[in-house]
Amino acid sequence: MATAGKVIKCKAAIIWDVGQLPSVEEVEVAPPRSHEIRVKIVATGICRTDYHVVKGIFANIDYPVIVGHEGAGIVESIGPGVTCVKPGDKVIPLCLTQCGECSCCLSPKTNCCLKNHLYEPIQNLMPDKTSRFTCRGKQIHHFLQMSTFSEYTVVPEASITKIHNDAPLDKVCLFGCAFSTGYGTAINYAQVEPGSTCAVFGLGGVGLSVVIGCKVAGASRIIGIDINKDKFTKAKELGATECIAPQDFKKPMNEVLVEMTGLGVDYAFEVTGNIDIVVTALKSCHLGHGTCVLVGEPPAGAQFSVEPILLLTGRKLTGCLVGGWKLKDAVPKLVSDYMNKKFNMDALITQTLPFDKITEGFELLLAGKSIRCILLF
Ligand code: COD
Ligand code: ZN
Ligand code: ZN
Repeated sequence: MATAGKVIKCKAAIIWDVGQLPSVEEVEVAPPRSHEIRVKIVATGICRTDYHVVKGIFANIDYPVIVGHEGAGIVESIGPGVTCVKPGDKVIPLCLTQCGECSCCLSPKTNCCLKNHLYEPIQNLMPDKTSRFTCRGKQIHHFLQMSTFSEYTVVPEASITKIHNDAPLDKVCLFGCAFSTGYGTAINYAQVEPGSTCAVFGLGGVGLSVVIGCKVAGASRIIGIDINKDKFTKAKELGATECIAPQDFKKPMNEVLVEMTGLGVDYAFEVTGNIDIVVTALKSCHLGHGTCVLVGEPPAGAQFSVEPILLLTGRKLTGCLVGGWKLKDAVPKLVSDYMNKKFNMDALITQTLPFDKITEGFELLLAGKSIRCILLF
């Protein structure tokens, strides 16, 4: 392409500091270096995790930063050594790397690739500790090696996957994070069995994707729990068999759930990111085998304490990132499954707006009025 090897000027939304919503600016995006790819983002979703960066909830994130991690686009150019994609390919940037070479990538037991920057002190630069973004002469940080709130972004080879060239980018952008996380947690990580009873705490985009996964797995009861009852209609449309709100009960939700089910649920999913819900979800689990899976990430430094007897009597407490999938392998298959109508996640998309209206998109999220708002460049 004519732009290959050159700096591209384009629109991006920058969070200049903690407490500030992203503001749309003109940025310069440098060409990709070795084993990097520059992508023209076509569509990107807004996730609660992006707002966590506005709030300053994550440790080890430097500002200013371009967030956005649910995007899909087209390869504009590739750096030396890139073999997995070529210019013109449709791609999805991945929020967890899969380098294919580290001990975790080579193990079937985990998707926690060691090239993932979660283990590094400052997590939001490219692997060579530099940035490809500048704005008004200032270096701007990346986020999760994706930064999809930029019309052009640069990602490492381990953080991208090629998808089917007929895939609708304005829908499958959600496979970069929300849908893959929720659906994968139920189907791939927890491996919910047919006939199971499941409880899903938090019915946002990720929680509703857990609901879809539980339904596809054949769960017979899927109980949705949310403080916002406006989420119940969509949850039921997507597969929840019952929905309850904590404020409607005097008892703690674990007691309510144990009463509803006899001895507790087979699977409880924590998808609110609220530390107080973790123990409630664990206590909701069936003694002997019930499994509580953490999906949401509470603020850095948050802790919970658990009475050992809950675990000694066979309940399991575990968690995973992005559904436990090795994303480079999994996402193209998920896109094909979607195109073959194995599941439908279109109902997660409640609004589609032009990128310039990103502030409106965040306001809808904060008002509890959007599940997923898709921004189009
Ligand atoms: N009890 C019940 N429901 C609650 C409570 C509570 N105490 N607190 C909040 N909720 C509900 C809200 O009303 C809302 O409906 C839902 O929980 C949260 O939904 P959203 O739309 O705000 O957020 P999502 O679905 O986009 O993301 C939720 C996560 C928990 C996944 C996110 O905040 C997070 O922790 N992300 C980091 C970890 C992770 O899994 N990342 C991959 C996905 S980004
Ligand atoms: Zn997300
Ligand atoms: Zn790896």
